[in-house]
Amino acid sequence: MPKTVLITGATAGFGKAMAERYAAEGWKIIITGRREERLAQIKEALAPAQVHTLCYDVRDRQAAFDAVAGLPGEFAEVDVLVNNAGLALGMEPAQECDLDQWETMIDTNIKGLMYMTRALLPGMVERDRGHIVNLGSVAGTYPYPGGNCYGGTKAFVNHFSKNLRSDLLGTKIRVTNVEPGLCETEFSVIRFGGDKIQADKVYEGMQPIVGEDIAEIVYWATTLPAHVNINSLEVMPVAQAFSPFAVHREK
Ligand code: NDP
Ligand code: 8X3
Repeated sequence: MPKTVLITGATAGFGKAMAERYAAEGWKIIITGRREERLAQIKEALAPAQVHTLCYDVRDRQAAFDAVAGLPGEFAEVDVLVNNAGLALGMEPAQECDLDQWETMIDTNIKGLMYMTRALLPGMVERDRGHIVNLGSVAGTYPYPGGNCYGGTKAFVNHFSKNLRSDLLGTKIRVTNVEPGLCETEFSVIRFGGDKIQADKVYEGMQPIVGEDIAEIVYWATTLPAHVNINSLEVMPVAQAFSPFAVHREK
């Protein structure tokens, strides 16, 4: 009996690569996103895999619950939920930021992830089977200039994931927070408001992680023996590391 994975934000980047990875292993796939055309294209490209598409905005609480409640019978028992949909907007310092952008990140990265988790968890608990994988970020652990609200949302994802583990103790449900560093997807193009030149500079002269790398990690974490739980997994390109603390000195 093939297992079912639901991947939010599968129209691009990590989500799309994950859909391809799970499809190659014969899983049933549910893919979500706001771009309906892309969902249809991906479904076609994944044929003959069994794919169900859900077109909605993860910030819309009712739409999220309706989408889960309306899953056709053969997709209704979700084994793995990957809360992947998310974004960063801008890199301005906090005192100059656009509050609407902050709210969009909170609504997407935090609330969207909470809605899907809350909608699918009761079924997982009832079946005593399931795995929730959340896409955190190194930005949730390490501060950097301009990371302000984005990093804050990913710190939430880290702590929420661990708190889920506490609540789910005694069940067979697993929870994993994957925290990537620099990865080349549509992420930076979105962050810089569609400015492809600025986005490309982020990855200039270095080899970033790509969607397929993250897909491999998520697939691995969700196919380990049932008694093993990866709590969190931080991953960076070899070409990315840490720098000394910044110190401002008076002249
Ligand atoms: P992409 O921009 O390539 O993909 C983001 C996906 O999220 C798209 O499929 C998009 O679909 C979906 N999405 C965004 N907003 C919404 C929304 N409101 N409702 C529904 N779907 C939405 O980014 P990545 O693949 O790189 O990012 C995936 C996750 O990984 C994010 O949570 C990101 O924060 C995290 N991450 C990314 C890193 C990177 O460097 N790339 C590093 C660390 C973490 P659509 O537009 O069709 O709705
Ligand atoms: C994305 C990683 O370092 O670009 O979450 O913020 S970073």
